[in-house]
Amino acid sequence: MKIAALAGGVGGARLAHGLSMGLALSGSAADLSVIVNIGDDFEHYGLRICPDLDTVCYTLAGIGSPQTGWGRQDESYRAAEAAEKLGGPAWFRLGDADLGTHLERTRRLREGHPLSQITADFCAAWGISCRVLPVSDQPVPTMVLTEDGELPFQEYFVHRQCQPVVKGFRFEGAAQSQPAPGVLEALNEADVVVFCPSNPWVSIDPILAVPGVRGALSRKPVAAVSPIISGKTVKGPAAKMYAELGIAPSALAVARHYRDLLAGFILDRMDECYIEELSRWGIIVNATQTIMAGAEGRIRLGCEVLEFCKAILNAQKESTA
Ligand code: FO1
Repeated sequence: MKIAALAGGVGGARLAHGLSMGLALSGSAADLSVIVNIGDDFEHYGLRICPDLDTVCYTLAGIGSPQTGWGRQDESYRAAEAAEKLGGPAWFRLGDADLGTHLERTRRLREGHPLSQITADFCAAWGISCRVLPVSDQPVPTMVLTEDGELPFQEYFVHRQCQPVVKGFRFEGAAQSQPAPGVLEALNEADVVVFCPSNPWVSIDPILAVPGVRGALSRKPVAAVSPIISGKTVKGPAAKMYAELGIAPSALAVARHYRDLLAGFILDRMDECYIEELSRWGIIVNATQTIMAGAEGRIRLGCEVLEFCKAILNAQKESTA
């Protein structure tokens, strides 16, 4: 069974890792393609930083920081400390090993190599056997519209620590962007598309905003995993964003966010109260423990999501039989 997973942020990376390990149990990690958000990408110290690509790759390679979920494990910050001592900005921490990624990615981009090719080469170097694809090779930076004006994503997320009240989002340059090579192929080859438990507004929507992606998805069964558990997120501002946009944060709100695309929805056991209403949509709904505790938690949820995808395919076979 081929899976295309849309992912951004720490929760998305962790389920992508669980799916990769789950497929590897049957010897087919290569059947997973992870299509990653690039809306968080920005320039810092003259380097091109791609946080969600790095968070997904470090997590898949088993070299990510278990504490933060982003950046590298066993990291040091000597270069950042030296730059900050000279007056450089300190609000976005770049570790020494992480800097190696940014230096080499920036060098290759300046030589004219596309981000998708650089990502494939980095995956080979890190021993990652599934495909990791930026949704586009063109920059599509997420701008956060707030009561303090329009902020670039990292300015909102890290520098302002998600404090400004959100009014909306803009994916700059989306209309002029194309899916990166391999993205539409991964979606067309997939038996099921999985929306990982990422922020619907600033991780999944920026991927759907690239022309051609939503069209390719609409021909496929989509299973989404809710990032919101009893009205809150494990990590990140998704619940706060829903509330500021006037929507009560809940797994049901997330399902409504994706409604026209869904064949299946997985929510946490604490949100079982929504199963009955969601089932009336004619989709398959499953409640489970969606918090992933360590590698075992990721493999468990990854295998459960893979079983869920098989159930969706079987249900579709029966309905067309
Ligand atoms: N997030 C923070 O809250 N503070 C940081 O200093 C920080 C540095 C950082 C460096 C590299 C990287 O790949 C990610 C980093 N992040 C940091 C996370 C980043 O803001 C991501 O965009 C979020 O994880 C959302 O996806």
